[in-house]
Amino acid sequence: MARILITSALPYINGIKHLGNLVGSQLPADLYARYCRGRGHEVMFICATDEHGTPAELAAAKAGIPVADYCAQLHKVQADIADGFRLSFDHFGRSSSPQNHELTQHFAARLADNNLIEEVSDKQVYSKTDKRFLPDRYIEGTCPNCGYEQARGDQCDECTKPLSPVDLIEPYSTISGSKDLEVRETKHLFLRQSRMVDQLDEWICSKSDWSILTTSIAKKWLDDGDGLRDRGITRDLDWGVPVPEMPGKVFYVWFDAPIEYIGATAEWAQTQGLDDAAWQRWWRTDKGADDVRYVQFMGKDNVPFHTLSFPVTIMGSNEPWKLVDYIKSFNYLNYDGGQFSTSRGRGVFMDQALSILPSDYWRWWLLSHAPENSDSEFTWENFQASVNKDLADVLGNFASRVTKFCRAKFGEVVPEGGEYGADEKALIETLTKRIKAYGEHMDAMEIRKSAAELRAIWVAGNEYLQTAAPWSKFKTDPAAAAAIIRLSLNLIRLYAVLSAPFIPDAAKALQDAMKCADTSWPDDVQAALNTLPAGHEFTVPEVTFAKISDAQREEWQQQFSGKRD
Ligand code: B3M
Ligand code: ZN
Repeated sequence: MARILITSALPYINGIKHLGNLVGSQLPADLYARYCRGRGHEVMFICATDEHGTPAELAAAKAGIPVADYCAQLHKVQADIADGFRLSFDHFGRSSSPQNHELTQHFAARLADNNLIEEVSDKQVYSKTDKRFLPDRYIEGTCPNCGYEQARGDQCDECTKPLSPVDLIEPYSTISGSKDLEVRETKHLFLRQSRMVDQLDEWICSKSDWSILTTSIAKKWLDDGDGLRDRGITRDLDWGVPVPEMPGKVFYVWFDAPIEYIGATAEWAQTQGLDDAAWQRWWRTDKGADDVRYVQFMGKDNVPFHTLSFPVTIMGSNEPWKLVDYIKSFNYLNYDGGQFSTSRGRGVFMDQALSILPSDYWRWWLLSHAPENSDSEFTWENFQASVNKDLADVLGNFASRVTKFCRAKFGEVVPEGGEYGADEKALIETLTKRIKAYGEHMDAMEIRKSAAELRAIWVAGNEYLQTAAPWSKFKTDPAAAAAIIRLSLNLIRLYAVLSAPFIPDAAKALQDAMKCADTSWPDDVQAALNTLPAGHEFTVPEVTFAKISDAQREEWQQQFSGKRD
């Protein structure tokens, strides 16, 4: 049994996320967490809302409520939706927690001790109308790189160039629209990342098992020098983690957000009534975390912060904190010929998805089409085909055919009689091979390959049933039909165990219908197919997946193409 720490990138607090966000971190992280637990490992699965920074303040201002109240509300909304998708976090924390405040200040102090933080006098844009500095998204103007007129102070959305507010041409305040701005000198803390280049380079080079997607992004930023420029890690804002002895300033959101992975684990310990040792054994290599394997899940846009900035914080502290062992990163999921767009309400958002279909339908499609090696695309045709074929025709149909036939011919008990013969032996051989491959793909977090293997495992059962044809055998040799059905009922339980990481609700319904609490991994397929003995009672499961009709598909296609209200 291993100990595995799993974190998902923290969804930003300013609104409900779309399916592209979900499949880029939280959902695959959940798949892996469920799988690891299923294999008997000790898992700590952590996520949280990322609550600081200008987007939170701006969203709160738009909603007309104090930012603290806004974050509390949206945290609850996001937590409920995560429950709806059955995301099995051990804790879903908040980066605004006291634990994160304390840890963020702690790391800043250690970095300062180690001469990695420098106080510099920096130029910032000040709005005389608003009587405040305008960091990041509080300021917009024309991009000096591409001429886009609504470039934000931190980045141009059009050409993606990272910007600083002083770079913008004809800037204006997004609070008041005022152009009465001036550049003022103000003091800020800079993280001297450039001093860590060699150490980071060595560390990244040692990660020979990381994917090309992850390492190429890390290397690009490291090599072009721009990525590891010393960075300002403080802002002139009220909302955030206060910078000690610098009134009116807080730490930059990207400085405190990854520290919340640790903070949320400390929050977890507190909610469990446990002491600090309970979370430190996941995070401090001097306190038991030396045998922990730490895996992070995130979209590719978050990779630089996790391969460069956060490791600078961890390494630079010179304390024995756990560094990430493996980063699983994702490309983007597009929506029906374009991009998901939060601002334009284009695509399916998490709350909407759950309002039209159960979470398993979405989980299955999203995971089996995860944007691993390239960007992938959601289309309603593809979604419909995948649900109808894989879930309804293959898995759902198998479970319902077997249980209904048994109920009609033998009653709701596993039937006696008959021996397993050549067909059964062949099936067991196939399953043994495939289940081994499935486990290997899941261990490697190869999500699409895992889904394909699981589907093949379902298909193998269907083909077996088709060939064995218990309905026709029943007339001439009822004992032979009984053996086929006995095996098939056991196969339903086996499917429940194997499928649980992908489709937990359906898996639970199948497991419950088989009235069997044994969810152990089927390392020995032969033994696993004898788990339910003759005479064991079951019920016909409710789990049948409904097919999506063409008319329904077209209606949804229409509904989600435009503006979200
Ligand atoms: N909140 C960025 C995002 O929503 C971000 C991730 C933080 S992970 C520490 O894409
Ligand atoms: Zn631009």
